[in-house]
Amino acid sequence: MLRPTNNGDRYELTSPTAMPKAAGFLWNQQMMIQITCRGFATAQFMQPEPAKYAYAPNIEAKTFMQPEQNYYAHHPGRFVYVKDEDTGALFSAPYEPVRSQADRYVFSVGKTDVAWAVEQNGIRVEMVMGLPTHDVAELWTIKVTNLSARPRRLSVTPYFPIGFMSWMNQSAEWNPDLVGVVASCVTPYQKASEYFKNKFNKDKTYFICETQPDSWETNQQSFEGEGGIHNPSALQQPQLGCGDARYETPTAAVQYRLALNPGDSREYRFMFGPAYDEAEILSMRNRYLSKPAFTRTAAEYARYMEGGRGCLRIETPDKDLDNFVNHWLPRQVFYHGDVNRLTTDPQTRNYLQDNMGMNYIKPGVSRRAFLTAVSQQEPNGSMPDGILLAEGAELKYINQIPHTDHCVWLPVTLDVYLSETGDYGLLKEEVLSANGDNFTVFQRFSRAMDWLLRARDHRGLSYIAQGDWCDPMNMVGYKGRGVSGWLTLATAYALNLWAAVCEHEGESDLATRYRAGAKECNAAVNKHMWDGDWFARGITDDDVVFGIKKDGEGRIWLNPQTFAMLSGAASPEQIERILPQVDSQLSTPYGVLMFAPPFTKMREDVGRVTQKAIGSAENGAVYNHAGVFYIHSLYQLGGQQDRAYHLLRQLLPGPTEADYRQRGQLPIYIPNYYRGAWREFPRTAGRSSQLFNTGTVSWAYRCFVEGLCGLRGDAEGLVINPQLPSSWNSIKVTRQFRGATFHLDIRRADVDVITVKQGSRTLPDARITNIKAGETYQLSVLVPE
Ligand code: CEZ
Repeated sequence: MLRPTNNGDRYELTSPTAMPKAAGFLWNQQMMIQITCRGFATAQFMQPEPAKYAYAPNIEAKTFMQPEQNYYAHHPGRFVYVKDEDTGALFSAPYEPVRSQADRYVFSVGKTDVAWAVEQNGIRVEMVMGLPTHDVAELWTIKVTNLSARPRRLSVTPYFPIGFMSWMNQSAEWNPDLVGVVASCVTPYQKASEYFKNKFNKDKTYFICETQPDSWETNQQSFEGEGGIHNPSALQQPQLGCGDARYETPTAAVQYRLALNPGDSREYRFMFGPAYDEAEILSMRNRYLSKPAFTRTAAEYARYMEGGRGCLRIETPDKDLDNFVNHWLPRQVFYHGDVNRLTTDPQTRNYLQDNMGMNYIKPGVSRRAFLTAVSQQEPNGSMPDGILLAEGAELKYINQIPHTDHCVWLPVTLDVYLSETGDYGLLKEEVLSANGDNFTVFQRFSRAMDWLLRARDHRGLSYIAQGDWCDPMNMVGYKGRGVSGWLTLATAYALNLWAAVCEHEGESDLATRYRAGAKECNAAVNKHMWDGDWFARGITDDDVVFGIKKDGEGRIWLNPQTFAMLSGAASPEQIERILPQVDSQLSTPYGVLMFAPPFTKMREDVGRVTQKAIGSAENGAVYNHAGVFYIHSLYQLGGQQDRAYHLLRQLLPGPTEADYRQRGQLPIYIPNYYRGAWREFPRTAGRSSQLFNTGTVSWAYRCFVEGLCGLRGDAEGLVINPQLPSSWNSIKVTRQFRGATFHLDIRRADVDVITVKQGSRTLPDARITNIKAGETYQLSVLVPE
């Protein structure tokens, strides 16, 4: 049902029904498209705010990218109908809309294209979708082959519904010069000011053909008629109606009539995308719509993707994991770092963490991200809820709600920048902010830490306002008094990290001050939130401690335990109590839960998180971002390699078929969550959110690099400290680091401490310094048995 290609750079799914939401995704800096095995697609592009060029057939709400989207017959998609004109037999590729059973079906997801091969009635349809690197458009190749032993007369009808574009104005018509359908709309608005904002929107959607079709239809109703999308009326006619759409729902259907001898095939190319006007469509056509241009564009896009290949290659006993780490995880990390989830105002914590991952790919990008982020620091040292990336961008959605954790992520993510690059020079850069103040990066970070220290109550606990890392935890502190246990611990962790940087910079007074601050935070949490076997999550406006034994719902939360280990709040004795509680209360076959038990009804002193569906998203799902923090803390702790590996492996679907089916997702990305409520609702537990936007991936990559492989930089070099699960005897690793290449052969041996050999020479400690860019280092690493 599901198999990787030999070297793992593609995954093939051989059923359109086993995992109906299984999808691949492609992006460039202007656009993103996620397309399912059945042909349903969700695409958006930036102008500069996210916009669409293919819509649902009814008015859609504008929202941010959502988990667990539902697909339905008329969901936007990319389809081809194939009809045998002699027998009348009809099928469609990839699977929708006709939904008939193929003789052979392969959905093949690559890193730079998504492809299908579908065979039915002796006809093979191959579809491939690619993207250009710098423009917004889908490039489609559709090839039809006669596999049967007799000549065939066929109609081949690509169908790319455009959907309900606008309640103000929408239309579509055939454009003979462009050889395609051009649909037009006016982005709906009401304020006069919006007119000027929208004036240059790409309000046209085009579907253009390299080869002139025999007929076409641009009107959804005329095409589908009484037969409906499963069996369109227009396909019962000798040709399509060649009609227009006048304030009617636009669509794009084109038809080729062909006679194919046995073994013959025809190949067609199309482009689908948005444009401002016909002139732009024409220039897109000239630039891309030919076989050589498709080939050139695919090569260019492959080079773009190659730029995101990451710094780590592993060969372990777990081949599926190797595929993921070598091919797919860095790709997802690159996506986050390169396009910031295609928003113009990424949440500050997301922006910083997405760029944390980028350190392993293009640290220069991460460096600039720090400068951009701190240039938006508030005069009081706090960080805004979102970082504005485009002129005229505004804080939207969740960024209009005050969250108090954003400063924490500065030193947390800087830690990786410094360990990857050793570039402490960043700290000396002066940054003029939008509000006119001028400080060095170092001073700005200190100001952020000072703000965190101030934003605490009389007990020394951090105020939560309307949320912390947990976005929808909006009513713990909305009256201004509630505090977050997690945030207090995360503050301590951040302060300790920052103190180490202060020390390095010769600012030992500051280091002492921040370490003292961290101690205070840890002490406050220990005093007010230790519940005997784990730490509480917070204390509400009305002084109710929650996330404790006596809570029937939301009894134990993962994040406070994780950060108590990272911050040093948890003593070794406390850790010994915490870990078994996490195991017994939070572990599931699909990963570790963010908390348990899930809430079944609104808790007004905790907030919106308790209203989410049981076991979905933040209401007690296997929320992978929280899970991966925990994995990171286990690697930091040391001696926890089995727990850590087990959980790291669970971030990924598979490798058993039952697990793939239950999660419903290809092992090409980590989703933001898998459904929890494993005890309550086993039927849906494990189901993937199918949302590939998640802070998880930068941390997951970090866990592989620093944790499992144990290859973390310090100011002068590379420290070697692999943490192999006990079932593994050896692994091979290639790591790019500061311009040099390291080949490591890591195996268990009869040694007391990790021993590193370069050739015949045993290094004095498990650390390489004086690294020379351009050099290749062959190391053999022996780890205690
Ligand atoms: O958003 C994510 C945020 O992007 O949720 C995380 C948070 O740390 C990330 O910054 C945990 O809360 O209800 C909501 O508003 C949710 O919080 C969602 O917006 C959630 C999305 O599912 C996107 O991943």
